[in-house]
Amino acid sequence: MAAIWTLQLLVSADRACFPQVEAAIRGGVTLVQLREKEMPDGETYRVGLELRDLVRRAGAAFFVNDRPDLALALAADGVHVGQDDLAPDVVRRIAPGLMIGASSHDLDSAKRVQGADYVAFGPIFPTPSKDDAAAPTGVAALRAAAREIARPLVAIGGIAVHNAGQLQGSGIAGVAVISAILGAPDPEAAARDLRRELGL
Ligand code: 3NM
Repeated sequence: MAAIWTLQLLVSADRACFPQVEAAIRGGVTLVQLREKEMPDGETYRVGLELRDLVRRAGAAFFVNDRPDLALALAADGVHVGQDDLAPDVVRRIAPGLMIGASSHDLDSAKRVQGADYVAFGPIFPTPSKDDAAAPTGVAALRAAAREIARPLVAIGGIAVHNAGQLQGSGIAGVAVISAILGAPDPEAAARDLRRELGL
């Protein structure tokens, strides 16, 4: 069976995306992560409750990006923290019931992650979805990290159906995407095609 972080979809708190999220889960998305950087907390919480219920009904896991407090408030399955957020070992202490993902951008930062259930690594390719993204690492760096990091490694950044085949056999446990699914005319097919190209 696929681990819950096999194919992650990151979404903002936007009800207009709900049909795409449902379709993507039908196509094989295993985890949906609420990633909302702009909306006030109260509204993010209200939309998050609806998103959580939709995601669970559709059979996927629900994570919150950056914010352990919001993840707890929403009774999420987990939280994904970046390098400027609370560190995974601190999150574990205050929220022992949450699964934890953590971002890394190169081998050194991936090695420094402590106490997370999986480590995200990227951007692998140029990404249209994050203005302040680090320089792309490329696939060779991803392969090297997957060899050295004992925790499950999740590739992120610019991954799409046309380049996902390059990641086959790299040792990753999964990928996380935005535009490859939310920018696709058929999100269900996009998710299915990604899983096929990745061999995951
Ligand atoms: N984090 P897309 S890249 C949210 O490398 C995010 O840490 C990244 O979107 C990182 O699949 C990224 O459209 C954006 O490239 C991913």
